[in-house]
Amino acid sequence: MSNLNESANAPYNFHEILTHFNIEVLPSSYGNGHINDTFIVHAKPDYILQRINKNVFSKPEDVMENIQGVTSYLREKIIAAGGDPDRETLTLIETKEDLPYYKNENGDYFRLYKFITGATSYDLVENPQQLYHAARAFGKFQNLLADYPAEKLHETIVNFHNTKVRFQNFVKAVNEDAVGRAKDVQEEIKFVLDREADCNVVVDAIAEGRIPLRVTHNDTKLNNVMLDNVTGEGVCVIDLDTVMPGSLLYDYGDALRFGGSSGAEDEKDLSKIWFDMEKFEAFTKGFLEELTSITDEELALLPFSIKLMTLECGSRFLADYLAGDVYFKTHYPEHNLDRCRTQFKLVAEIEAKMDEMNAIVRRLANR
Ligand code: ADP
Ligand code: GN1
Ligand code: MG
Repeated sequence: MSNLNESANAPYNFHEILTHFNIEVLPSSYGNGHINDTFIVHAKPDYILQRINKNVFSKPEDVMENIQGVTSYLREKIIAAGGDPDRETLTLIETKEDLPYYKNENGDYFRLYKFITGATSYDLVENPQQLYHAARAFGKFQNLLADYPAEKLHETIVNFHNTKVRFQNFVKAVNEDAVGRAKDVQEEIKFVLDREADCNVVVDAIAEGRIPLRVTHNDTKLNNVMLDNVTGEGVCVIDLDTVMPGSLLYDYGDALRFGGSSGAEDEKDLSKIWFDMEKFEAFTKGFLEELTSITDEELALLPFSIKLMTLECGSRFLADYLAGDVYFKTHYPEHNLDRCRTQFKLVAEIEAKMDEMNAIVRRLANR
């Protein structure tokens, strides 16, 4: 069941939309993102058409201003380094009206990107090497944006990784119990409530100046990076809707939340879900190779950040389940609950392996 307002099959007038981009071919649904409606346009060259999710991004113009700013900045840096900007960053196609999006009469926002060729975005990790390459790509992305003027960036989702606020919102969703589901998920609710103190750690460290704010991606799922079909190396970091000031720990932790799992985010059989130390080591190695500017305080929090981002994501899935599936795209009624359960299984696994993970980080960092 998709959210009523966000169905990928909604009857958009594609002909009318694409006319504004001077394209005559009709698109078809594409990819497995949880937020926007994504379509492929086979038009020589191919394009990606997206409808921005207005329920999630209340100011689509701000999102597009951020993406325009970041991609043109990256484009210059890639050209200066002798790279291929059409593959190594997203390329926005402007409309006939010289805008980076088209707004139709229903107030929906559509954007068109060049399709990144010869590369794949993976919904499931196939081997640790993919994580090594993804880590290098996300690390490089942060390095390229290290001097980007952060004050130019809009906060497209306010308090996106503010885990204190996320915790409060979770408690609110439990108390509201909008669709009467809370009684059946008491164990899962308790799992989050027992971990309230964890939600303060990184937010407090930032507020007290113990760890720096950087320009970060904030949504570093493996399927948000494209890996080269031949070499396996990272080609391009995509899904730039949440590029904002944040912590390096958010990008690292979120990537391993997804990439460190043995299985799918919505796997129903929890015996198939564990935290894979080989994947953890591969990603950490790649990340540290790129981000040599990492501070001792950040380094010490790397393993904890995986637990934190996994707890955050699990509690967001559970809060959405309690609210009646209004945020993430879902394909059946228990989808958000299944997703939340894999996340909590991983949190418990990470807690048990924390000492071992800290030792591996210290060894890899040689500090
Ligand atoms: P969401 O915010 O819904 O996750 P994404 O921007 O991540 O949307 O796009 C969904 C999927 O579409 C990606 O995981 C990727 O597979 C594919 N995709 C997006 N942009 C491109 C692109 N420029 N070239 C090739 N594939 C893309
Ligand atoms: C969403 O957009 P997508 O599918 O790459 C979400 C992330 C979650 C992720 C969980 C803007 O990512 O924060 O971690 O789902 N993006 C937004 O799979 O909320
Ligand atoms: Mg995505």
